[in-house]
Amino acid sequence: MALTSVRVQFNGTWYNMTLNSATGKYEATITAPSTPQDDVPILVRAVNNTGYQAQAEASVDIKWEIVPPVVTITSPTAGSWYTNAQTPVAFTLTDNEGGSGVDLASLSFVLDGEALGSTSPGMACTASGNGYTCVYTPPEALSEGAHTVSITVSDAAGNVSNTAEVGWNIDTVRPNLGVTSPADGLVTNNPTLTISGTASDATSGLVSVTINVAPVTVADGAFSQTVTMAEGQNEYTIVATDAVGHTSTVTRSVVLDTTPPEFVSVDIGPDMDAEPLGNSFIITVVMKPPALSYHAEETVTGTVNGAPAIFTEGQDCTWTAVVGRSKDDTYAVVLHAQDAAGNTADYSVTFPCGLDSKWDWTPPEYLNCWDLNRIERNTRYLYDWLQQEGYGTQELTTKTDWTKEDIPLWSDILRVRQNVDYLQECYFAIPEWREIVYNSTIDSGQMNAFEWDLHLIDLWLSRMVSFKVYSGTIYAGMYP
Ligand SMILES: [Ca+2]
Ligand SMILES: [Ca+2]
Ligand SMILES: [Ca+2]
Repeated sequence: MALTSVRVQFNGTWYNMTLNSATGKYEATITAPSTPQDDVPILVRAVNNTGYQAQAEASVDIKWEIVPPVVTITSPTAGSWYTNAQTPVAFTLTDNEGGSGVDLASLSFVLDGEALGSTSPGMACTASGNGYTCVYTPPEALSEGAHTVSITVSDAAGNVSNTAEVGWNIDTVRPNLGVTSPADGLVTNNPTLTISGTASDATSGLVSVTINVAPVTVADGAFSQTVTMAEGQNEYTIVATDAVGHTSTVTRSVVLDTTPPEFVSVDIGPDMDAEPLGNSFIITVVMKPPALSYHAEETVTGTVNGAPAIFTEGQDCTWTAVVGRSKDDTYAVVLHAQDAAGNTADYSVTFPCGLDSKWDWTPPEYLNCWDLNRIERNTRYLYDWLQQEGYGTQELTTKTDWTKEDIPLWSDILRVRQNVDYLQECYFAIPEWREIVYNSTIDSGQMNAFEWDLHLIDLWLSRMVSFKVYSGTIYAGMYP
């Protein structure tokens, strides 16, 4: 016996069924009713070659489900730039009311060409209404630049949703900003300052460059702006901003100093009234304290008698240089001061130093108090110098504060004469020495003798000191 026909009656229509050899079951494709319908009868009837037939009955509820679910992306916003490299993708999966429901396992989430699904790391979906609310948070940072995602899902009836797509951009990097001019901390005397540099942004693009909030023009990635500075400290803040709001900031502090250095005083010492001059002098230069501390970087250079002198800065804007004694005790000082901004000032002065002797007395002249003071001061100066050089044992009495009201006694004049003679005795016989005459008068000849002799002692002492200096340097091998 063999089956001659197997048929099914569905919703009033007969359909032939065929054997599926793989499953051993009879199958037929039927036409669904045009409306959803419960308890639709199914009758299956089989007939064999003897004419015998058998049948079975059943019923089924027919749901009409042809409406696909809908995918909606709520963020990111299409075409927007984001600073977060793990910007979440939020979307909803919703099937129709009364539909078969979203088949979450069918979720297709294609991110930059990579297929992800409902169980991929970073995917979180929660049931909501007739579907799901989902958020995908990239477990790792996405690359800079553009990204796309496309999403589909099916319902339980196999209806495939729309393809929801969105593209967005990521920029996590600040703009490049370089300020090539000015250097930070620049000190200048030019009130017109050029601020220039380069700015760019690799991803979202540069939207502005500002200098102290004011926008500047950027062309081909470069900017250049001139500003006028105020005297003193000027602060500049240069900011580059990209399309997502990242900023890069460079600051520059620039000092405008248009005030030249100012000489207050130039002195040479030691003062012959105070101590023996020895073989060197100290030139002291006092500069006016700069009005503002950042003006303070001043330098003082100069020459003395044409030779460079090294000036060293000390306290309170005071500069000093030690110079060797010149044969004629005349010191032509030429000074140049410069501040950090390049402002300059020059000053020159010539100092006569050493003994201020006078040996051109003529008969009408007579001894004044200041002549006496000069002679006595010169005597004291030379005595002290001799002492310093190891000569002299006897204390001298000198008076250097004669006034017009004082009347010198003969004993004073005698003391002055003896003092001058004593200086020569301390030293040694000096050529051209003029004899000091001890008598009861004093005339221009005697005056000239006093002063000439003092001058001579000074001259010889100077030569002696110079000789010591030079022989010292030779023996020290300083000048091969
Ligand atoms: Ca549906
Ligand atoms: Ca950027
Ligand atoms: Ca200055």
